[in-house]
Formats: sequence, structure tokens, C-alpha cells
Amino acid sequence: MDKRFKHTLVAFKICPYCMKVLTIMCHKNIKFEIKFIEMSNKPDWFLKLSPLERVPILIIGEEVVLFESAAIMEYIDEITPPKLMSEDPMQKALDRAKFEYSNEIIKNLYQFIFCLEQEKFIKLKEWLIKHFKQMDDWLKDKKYMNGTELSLVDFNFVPVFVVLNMLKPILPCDMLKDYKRLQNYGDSLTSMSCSKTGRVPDYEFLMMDGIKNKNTVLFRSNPCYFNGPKPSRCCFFGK
Ligand SMILES: N[C@@H](CCC(=O)N[C@@H](CS)C(=O)NCC(=O)O)C(=O)O
Repeated sequence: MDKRFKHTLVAFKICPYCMKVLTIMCHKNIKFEIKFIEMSNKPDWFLKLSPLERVPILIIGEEVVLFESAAIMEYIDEITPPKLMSEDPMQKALDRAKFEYSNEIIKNLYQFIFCLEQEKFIKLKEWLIKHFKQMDDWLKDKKYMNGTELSLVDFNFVPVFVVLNMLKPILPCDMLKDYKRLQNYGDSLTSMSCSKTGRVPDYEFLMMDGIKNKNTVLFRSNPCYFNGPKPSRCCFFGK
């Protein structure tokens, strides 16, 4: 491989923004190396490279560092035609707004999962249900966000459904129960092979371990689940 265009993704194993990038990289069959770091112990070389000290970053060759998952996803899409992002300026703007929307959903979903206070947990659940309704409305008469065809914006929502699937056995309620379109959308996204290869084999295991070890509301409301047989490990990455 020409070293100028070698791609190295720096990621954290349970980071949903890294999952978005990994999913599109797998979908587009990009060759890349991956370096995992721990958020609690960020190495110096990473702190020097990542302007906001966040993952994901994509190192291209030896000089260029892309940061922010949205920018990285668009770059990957651009260099691997056919593009999944629309050429139409208005559609592009609408899509980019949904990139942001997905980030808000993901941020709140992770806060919900790792929440320690019952009251906040309920507020987050309500916030999520309200915003899932918005997504369900967007999907009216559509299979994907932009119609019948998969487009780049859809990849932003893969982590949401991976997480919701993982939570199914332990959630006190099905947050998607009134949103049939959204359920179907989630099934379409999570059944793509790239959304299986786009995360580490032990993603679910690490998440469940975190939920338990932090003594979260989710754990406290369902300790039997966590103290029984371990959730089965998924073996997706690199398959
Ligand atoms: N808007 C950023 C969000 C990335 C982000 O928040 N990443 C988290 C990990 S999931 C991070 O690196 N946080 C820094 C920290 O925890 O110190 C993106 O889309 O790339």
C-alpha cells in the first residue's frame, strides 16, 4: 500500500462514534489499521494528534489527521465511489443536520445506559422516546432516511440500534414499541454485514460489564440478568 494513503483509525472499543466510522469503513471495504486506546489513559502520542483529545481520529499517511466522526465518514464516502451522500445541496444540509441529531441521540442513550440516578434515568428515557418519535416520523413511507436506498446518513444511526438490541433483555420498557417504522429501520440497519463487522467482538460484553461495574440504574433494576450467565459474546469484528 502507498504509505501516503495508509489509513489508521484510532478508536475506543465502546465508542459509538468510532462504531459509525468503522461501519462505513467496513461497508466501503477500506483497508485500514486500527489502534485502540483507553479513555482513562490516553497516550501522549494521541493527545498530540487529536485536537479535541477525542476519538475517533483517522490518520492518513504520516501527516494528516482527520477528527470528528462526521468529517471522517464523509471523507471515506468521497474516496470510495459511488458516493452514498447526496450531491444535492439541500439534501446534503438536511443529512448533515441528521448527523448532528444522531449524535444527540447517542449522547443521551449512553447517558441513559450509564445513569446512576433514578430520576435522571426516567427523564432521559422520556427524552429518548420523544426523539425516537421524530425519527419514526421522518421514516414515513420510507425504508431508509432518504427513501428506498441506503445513504450515508443512515450509518449514523447504526450504533443506536446496536445498543437498543443489546438492551432488549434488560430494559424495563421497549422504547420503540409504538414506532413500527423505526423498528423495521433498525432491523434493516443491524442486519447489514458491515454493522456486524464494524465493532469489536466484545463490544456487548464490555458494555454490559460497564453497566454492572458502575452500579447503574439499569443494573440495579435488573441484577439477576447480570449475575446469571454472561451475555453471549458477539464475534463480528474482522469476520
Ligand atoms: N462529536 C465527536 C464526539 C466524539 C466523542 O465524544 N468521543 C468520545 C469517546 S465515545 C471521547 O473521545 N471522549 C473524550 C473523553 O472521554 O475524554 C465525533 O462525532 O467524533
